[in-house]
Amino acid sequence: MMPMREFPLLRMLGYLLGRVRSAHSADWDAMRMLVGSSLAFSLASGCDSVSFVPPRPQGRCLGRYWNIGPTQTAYAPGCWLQAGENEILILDLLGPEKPEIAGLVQPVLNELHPEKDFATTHRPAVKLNLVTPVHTGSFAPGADTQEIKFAAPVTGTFFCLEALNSQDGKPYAAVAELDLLDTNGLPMSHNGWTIAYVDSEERTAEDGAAENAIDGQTANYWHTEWKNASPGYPHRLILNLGQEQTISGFRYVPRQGEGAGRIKDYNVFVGDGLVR
Ligand SMILES: [Ca+2]
Repeated sequence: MMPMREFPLLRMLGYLLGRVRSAHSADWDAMRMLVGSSLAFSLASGCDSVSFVPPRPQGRCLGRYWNIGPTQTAYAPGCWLQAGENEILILDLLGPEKPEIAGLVQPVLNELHPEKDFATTHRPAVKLNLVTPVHTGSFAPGADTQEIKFAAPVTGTFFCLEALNSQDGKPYAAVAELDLLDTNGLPMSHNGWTIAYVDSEERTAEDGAAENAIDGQTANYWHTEWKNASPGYPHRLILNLGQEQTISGFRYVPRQGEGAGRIKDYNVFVGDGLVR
């Protein structure tokens, strides 16, 4: 079996949306001989990229790469390589674990790394400051949209739905969609909204991401974890509204279809310092 050759990256440049990493190898001819007429190389550095092979500027796109897999390599046909110096550009959104690439004898086409799904770990650790609810209530059972009016409008940058228990008594919470109502009772735009905090979301067995609660689609939903763990109530979903808003109430769309995760009792918090 032919040995793997490693070529360190020699140059790193910051660029646009991500970072461009450029590798110059003085030894591509040797590498080409090593692997025959074509070249497969590993992108095991953790990049999530689009890569190109020389000659520039007539470079060719080798394809997109996702570190979760299943393809862990890019492939450069030998006819695209030139004698002397060649260059590979890697557009990397996340940054490498190790800044290196390696030539491979055989491409890796069937390796999965679900643990590298950044979506499962991208929630920053925050400190919650939930003191006094602006509203406490109980949702009705069923899948119908429910509109809740506060006793008086409240102002804040953050909106927290704290679910205290479920309609079916199980530990799961789900929300198909949340809308906030302005002082005229009309739904506000979701533009600029982000998830400031969520205590649990199912990311393995289904897409239960908290963003599903504010994406405008009632068919999908935020769902707390159920595959590898079943954390209990209370469950908290905190929205960052991007700017201070005056809110007169909200609309809750329960999970449609199957009823698991529909919330019963809840608190709502609104304020500027709910998350720190
Ligand atoms: Ca949704």
